[in-house]
Amino acid sequence: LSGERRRRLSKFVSGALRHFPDDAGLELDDRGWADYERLADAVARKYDWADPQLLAAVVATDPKGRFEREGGRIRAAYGHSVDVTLEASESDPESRIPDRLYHGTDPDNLDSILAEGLQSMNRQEVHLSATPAEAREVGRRHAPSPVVLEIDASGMVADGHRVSKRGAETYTADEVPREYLDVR
Ligand code: HQG
Repeated sequence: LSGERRRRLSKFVSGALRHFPDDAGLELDDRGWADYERLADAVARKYDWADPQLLAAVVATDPKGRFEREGGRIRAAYGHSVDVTLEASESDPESRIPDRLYHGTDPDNLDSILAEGLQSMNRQEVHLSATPAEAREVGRRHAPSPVVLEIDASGMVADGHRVSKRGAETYTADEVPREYLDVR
């Protein structure tokens, strides 16, 4: 039960901070930050079982580092469809970009991806993983037997494309042009 409640809460908070801030009564600034107390109010309105301690725990212990909380503010670390621009993450040494990154997707997308590269589609950025296994997990959200693409991240960075680390295990880029992609 508590696992299921945590999951629902995490999904709602992700949705509010990435996709529907207006519906949740939130205003995001251009870096994606929202007022934490207003989020807590939205959560309390939606779920009578969600006390402030549960919300704080869900935010602080998210395994993928989906949320950043700082002072009285909170934002999603990645995944936005609403128009926000997160700052570059390069200054943090923990955020060093691996030479290879991975992306799992529905095999039905492959022809299109190999023609036009990975595009951000409904989100602000393309999302990449550090390992093929993580990419496969992401791809399973779209298809039971996803295909995994390997991305020449060091080549992208060398050519001036910005790649950023977001949260605990996610990397993002504006797009991944076709020349940096291979089917694994
Ligand atoms: C595909 C989860 C055709 C792309 C994950 C993907 C991630 C193309 C889909 C985060 C294409 C978009 C995001 C092209 C891209 N032609 N299809 N040119 N370019 N696509 O859900 O990466 O658990 O927006 O392959 O872990 O699957 O929510 O992106 O299949 O980090 O925290 O278009 O969501 O994080 O799908 O997932 P999505 P995604 P959370």
